[in-house]
Amino acid sequence: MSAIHPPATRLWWKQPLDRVEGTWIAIAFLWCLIMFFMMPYWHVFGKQNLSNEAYRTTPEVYSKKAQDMVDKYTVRTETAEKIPVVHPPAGSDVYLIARLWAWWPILELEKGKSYRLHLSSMDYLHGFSLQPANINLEVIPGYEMVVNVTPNEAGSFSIICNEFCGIGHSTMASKLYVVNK
Ligand SMILES: [Cu+2]
Repeated sequence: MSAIHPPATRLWWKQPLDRVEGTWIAIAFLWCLIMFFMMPYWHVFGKQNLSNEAYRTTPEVYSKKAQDMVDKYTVRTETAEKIPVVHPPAGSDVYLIARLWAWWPILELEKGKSYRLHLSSMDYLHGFSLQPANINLEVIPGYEMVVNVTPNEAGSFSIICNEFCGIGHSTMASKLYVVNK
């Protein structure tokens, strides 16, 4: 039997399972099981998949909270689009908006301080990927994701979108600053 010619015997699926085929099915199935149990394992013992809380929200409600934070704590603007760089107080709730095809605003956090990082999307599914820390969180419209974060390293980090979200997906990049206080 080949992919080009039709099978010689029409009821080909009634033939007994070939040893090689059975072996490959077993290998694939075992690998599925390993990956299945690695997911909770990585969640508990890995550093990439953080524990999050999720709440229902709407773009209007969420963008208002982000706007309030930006109005209070903007310290400067960056790039030609004048994206606000926000330095909220340590321990506070910080908001990041994902939309086609940008992150808003730019957050500036203090090293060693804890924050409640909120994420939501204004339109479609986006992915929050923090590099080089390799932290991944899904950003879902209609939901407000909250994670407790404590930056342990100062510097400039990159945020990229890791859920394909259309023609401008590859340009959906931003920054997160961590400063020493
Ligand atoms: Cu995106």
